[in-house]
Amino acid sequence: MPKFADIKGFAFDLDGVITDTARLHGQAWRQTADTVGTPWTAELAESLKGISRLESLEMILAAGGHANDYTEREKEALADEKNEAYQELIKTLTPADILPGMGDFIRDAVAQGYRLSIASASKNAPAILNNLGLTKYFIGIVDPATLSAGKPDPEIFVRAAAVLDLPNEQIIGLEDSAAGIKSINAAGQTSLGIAAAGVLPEAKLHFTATSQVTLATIATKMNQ
Ligand code: B16
Ligand code: MG
Repeated sequence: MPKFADIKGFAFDLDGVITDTARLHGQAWRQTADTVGTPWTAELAESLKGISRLESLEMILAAGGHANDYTEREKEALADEKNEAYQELIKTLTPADILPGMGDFIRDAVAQGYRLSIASASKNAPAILNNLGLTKYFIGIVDPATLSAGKPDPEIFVRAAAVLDLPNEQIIGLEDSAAGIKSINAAGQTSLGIAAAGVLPEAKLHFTATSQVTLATIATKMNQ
């Protein structure tokens, strides 16, 4: 693992790291699960984190044994319906919905000269960041519509490095999903996982809450 002094930038996942949209995605997908007749479970909800919209739908269909029950057109309609419900929910987000400590961490990092980018699978990331009042802190957002493969493929974090104009070794990637941690590790960046103990065993740096993530605590973990 690099030393903290080598780090020059951070690539942030959005959902579950900066704000708790996982809750809102879950609310919207649950309606889809009801529509197609798939029982909604906590495990299914967890497995959708970091996964693109259409892939998430495929997983919901498969979980209920409905993988072959819908045409491509019907699947697109189901995904559009979920997104419309989700977009209504994200309209309610304000700066008060930034997860504990993340606003301070982002402002501190920028004040100390670190470069910040967003590596989110969500096509709604620009609207969410705007509602949270955080757009100005980020050099750029990777557009997930331009990716050939989603998380756990490294592509999204490799593209975040290009946005930051930094080598992968100088970047910490922050994630709450197993797919995202795999993506960061495969990109050659230092993965920082935020999840309950034992949930992200592949994360190089592990925190159980966003409120614990500060430049000082990261430095301590990396240099010990
Ligand atoms: P959208 P992240 C991901 O965002 C979510 O975790 C995942 O649940 C969602 O399906 C995906 O974005 C796509 O989002 O439907 O808004 O394009 O965690 O990578 O920031
Ligand atoms: Mg996430």
